[in-house]
Amino acid sequence: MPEDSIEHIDFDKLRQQAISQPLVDHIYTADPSAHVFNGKIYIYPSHDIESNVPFDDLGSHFAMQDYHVISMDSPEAAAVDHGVALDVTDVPWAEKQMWAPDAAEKDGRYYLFFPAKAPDGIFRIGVATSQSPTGPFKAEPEAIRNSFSIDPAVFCDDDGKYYMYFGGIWGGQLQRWRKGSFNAAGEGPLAHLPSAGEPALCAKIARLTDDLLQFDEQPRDVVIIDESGNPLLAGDTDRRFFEASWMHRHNGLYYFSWSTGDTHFICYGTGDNPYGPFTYRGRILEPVVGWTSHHSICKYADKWYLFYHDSSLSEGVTHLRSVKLTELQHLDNGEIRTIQPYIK
Ligand code: FUB
Repeated sequence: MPEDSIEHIDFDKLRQQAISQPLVDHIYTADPSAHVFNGKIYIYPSHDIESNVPFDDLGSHFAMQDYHVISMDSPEAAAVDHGVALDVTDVPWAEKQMWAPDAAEKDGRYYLFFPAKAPDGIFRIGVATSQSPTGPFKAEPEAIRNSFSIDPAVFCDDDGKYYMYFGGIWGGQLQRWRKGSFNAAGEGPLAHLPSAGEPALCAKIARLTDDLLQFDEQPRDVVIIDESGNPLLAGDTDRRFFEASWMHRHNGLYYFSWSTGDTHFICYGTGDNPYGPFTYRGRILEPVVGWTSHHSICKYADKWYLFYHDSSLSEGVTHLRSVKLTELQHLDNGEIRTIQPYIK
């Protein structure tokens, strides 16, 4: 929900109308990436803080410095904060802005994937590992080779191959990589974006190496097509990719989902393989309070859940968000029922 409409909100009423409440309220958390490891839910969120960095369209006010891991014995159970799992000062290559992370498990080892800005001001994606899903995680000395932009989401397919989806436009810098290297020319979030009639920028996908520490191939575009098979256009801001990639698989279909950023929707498309293309199918989540919307989708027992965030606890402060969860339903025709985060 855009920030300019926040002043009209009655937050007491809104919190009552919300379909779910923050999982924790002693810290602010956002961008939840949820997984079930050993029968338990683990959530890897951003840890929002008040940094006093002024608001801008590059997201400089999202100045997060560490990650906490949250666990739950079940979707109904209390959420447990396991404390600091990784701090930016323990990441040799990173300087600031620890944005949306994700995690994966392989052979009993846990991997935390995270974006951060290096001292040159460029976002890269790093990996840190641990013997425990709650950390502490030890960062690799360098970021993943050829990594760029933000919002890693790692998906393990049924054949045991792991893929990273990533990218985000505006403050996430994806538009500055259109020619294969970082283009520092031009100021602001809109420099180097395609014009409205051109194909929208795509999220990226790369298969990971067996040790999950590097890309095993050049990142490729995750193309989202419309019902006629044409790539979504940059001007189609209600549907085009902005940030917050996620992948889940249900009934043999691959569901790629993302945030539309400045129009505040979580949308999805389906395909028949991890690379896509993905045909646009609809919205998963209508706008929440706060500028950003970011989610993950995870199955626990025989039900699916949407993990998301809003800024209702902070009364609309864009960079102080709270992680929530709600049940998600797949319909028989493969669609996902759209979720209204607040009941009128
Ligand atoms: O939390 C910082 C950024 O805000 C994330 O990386 C984006 O997806 C948006 O939620």
